[in-house]
Amino acid sequence: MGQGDYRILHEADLRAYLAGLPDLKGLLGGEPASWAITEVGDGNLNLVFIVKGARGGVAVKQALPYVRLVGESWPLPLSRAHYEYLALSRQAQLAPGLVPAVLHHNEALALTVMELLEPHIIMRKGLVAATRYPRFVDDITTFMARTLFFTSDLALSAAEKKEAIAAFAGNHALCKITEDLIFTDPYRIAEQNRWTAPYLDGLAASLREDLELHVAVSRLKLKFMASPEALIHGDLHTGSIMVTDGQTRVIDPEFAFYGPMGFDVGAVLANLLMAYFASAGHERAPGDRAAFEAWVLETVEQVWTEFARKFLDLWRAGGTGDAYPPSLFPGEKGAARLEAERQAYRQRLFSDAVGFAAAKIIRRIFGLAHNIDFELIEDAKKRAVSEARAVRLARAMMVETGAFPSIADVTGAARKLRDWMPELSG
Ligand code: SR1
Ligand code: MG
Repeated sequence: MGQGDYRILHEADLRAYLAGLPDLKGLLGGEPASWAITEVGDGNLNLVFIVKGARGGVAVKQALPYVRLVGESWPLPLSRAHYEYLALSRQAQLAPGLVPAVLHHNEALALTVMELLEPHIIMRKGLVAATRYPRFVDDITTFMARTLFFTSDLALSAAEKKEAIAAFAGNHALCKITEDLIFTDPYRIAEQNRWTAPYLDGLAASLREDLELHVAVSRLKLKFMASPEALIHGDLHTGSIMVTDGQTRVIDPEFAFYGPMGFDVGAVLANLLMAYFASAGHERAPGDRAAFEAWVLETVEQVWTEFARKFLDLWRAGGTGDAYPPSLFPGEKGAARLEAERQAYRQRLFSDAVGFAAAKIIRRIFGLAHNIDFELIEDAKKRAVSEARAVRLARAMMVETGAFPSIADVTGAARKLRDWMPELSG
């Protein structure tokens, strides 16, 4: 099948297509005419179908040639389905059981069939409902530590690493979305920006005039563009994570490329912090979500400490890449010096994560793509209060990153802002 064979699959086409694949037909079971097919995509880019037969079910994702959220006026390459498939395959090797199994991929149709994750739900929805996830810290930190470490120069030879960078280099249209929507547009007038008006009008204007913030976000943008440290997921927010009490699955790595590790870690921290600040807006009675909020901040702390511990342990156990050649660190003295260097590496990674987390928060409040944590707070004034608290923390994290030497400094600052009353416009 060539590229010209692409067509958007509607329900009937999909039914016929799956019926023609013996393995999937068998997995679904029963007559194709009896399969229940529902389009459930609520993301910003693609079509997603759930198909259920007499025996089992599958999830089918097809890339559209444009950004779903905006429409055909914003074309987007279908090749993102190829990079997503490539990333899912690599992540499945490195973090088994933490990504959905791929059952079929069709390059020309930009279509991937995956195991149906049931009864998993999108984590963001669970957080809005104040649900706690006991497995989350262990699973997400294993996912990040293993996918980031084993695709970095700490684990790969220089040749392997450069081949791997090249394999994902074509995914630049997706990187460009991030470069524009996260690192640029929220800080300037851009047609697609939106925020909780009129309450945040003043804050939006102050962001556009804040040159210290512009320097800080531009440094982060450069780091994002010019640091091929490891294969990153590239969009690791709580909408890209599906959970149950006992399982975690990371989905949707279509933004994957070789980029800075702190971008993934920062994405997880940012989305938890937003869940924390949004929580006040979802209260039905004062304090009724206090236990959930305490869990969220504890989770923020554990995500960082467990990730860093696992990542450094992998390095100690098998730093077989071309970086830090063992011959340069002989004997006890060498081992001690290398260990000190690991701690410095950890600290640098933490600073990156803090900066990127801040950028991820600000984009969800002033950019094109928002999140339901805030959006589902119906009372616009209450929503603006939650958002302004998050922005106050994010600005400090981005401009004064050095004032947050540890994750406890981040959670401590978040806790202090929990009941801070901002001055709103309007
Ligand atoms: C136009 S795409 C908007 C956002 O959706 C994705 O989930 C990414 O976060 C992207 O920035
Ligand atoms: Mg996505």
